[in-house]
Amino acid sequence: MRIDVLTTFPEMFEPAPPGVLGVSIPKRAIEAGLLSVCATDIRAFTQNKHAKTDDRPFGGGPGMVMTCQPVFDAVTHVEALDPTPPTRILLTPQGRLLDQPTVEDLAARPRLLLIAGHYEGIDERVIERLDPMELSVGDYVLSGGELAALTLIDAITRLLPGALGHDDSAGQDSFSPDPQTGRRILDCPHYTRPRVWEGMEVPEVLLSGDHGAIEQWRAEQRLARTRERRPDLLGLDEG
Ligand code: 9D3
Repeated sequence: MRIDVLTTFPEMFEPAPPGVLGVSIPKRAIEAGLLSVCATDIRAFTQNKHAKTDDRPFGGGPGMVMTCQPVFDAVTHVEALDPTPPTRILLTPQGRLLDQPTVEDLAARPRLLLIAGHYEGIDERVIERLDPMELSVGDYVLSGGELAALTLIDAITRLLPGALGHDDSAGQDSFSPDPQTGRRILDCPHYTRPRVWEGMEVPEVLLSGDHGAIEQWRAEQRLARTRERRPDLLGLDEG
């Protein structure tokens, strides 16, 4: 998969440690040729002598607005670098909340173009012209779209075939469908050696060797934790 990113902070996407893309699964996926990430500086497409990408909002108010022209020209330039037309995605607090089904959908596409803004927002007219999918990563305020873009890249990368050591590790995470019920619920607790730590024991059933009992216990734990911590995932607590 090819992912292009348009940003005024392309250095945040450098595939070298200690960056997000230079460690762990993204590093391995890039080295294995499963993924390429190409960040392009929107500032390089400005036409004013100060390379300003933003201007004051019509109607007044605080903050600055990213102008249409450099964003549009950067999209045109980057899309022409490869014949595959990308799925365009704008990271914005106004977007639909990212979830695992959306990550799965995006992971199956050959090419993505992520647009990360770093101001109050982007002029609405270029959004209307580009008609991107608009995604948010949560109901809290970031300084810019870059960490949201990196979050999306990371979530996608671990679903690319061959990106994980264990073929089924992705299937056992929180938010993967429960193998028994098909529902997306939280993970169970995990334990490893020593059997007793600071006087705290590992649940007896995990030491029993009874794999049926262990699987039943884990399924119960997943459901109980989800009911307790994330009832919304079970369709409870909707009010
Ligand atoms: C006063 C209005 N602010 C919106 C809550 C303006 C604003 C603040 C911060 C606009 C953009 C940003 C930068 N954030 C993102 O670009 C962003 C984001 C986020 O802040 N939270 C969750 N997901 C995302 S995706 C992009």
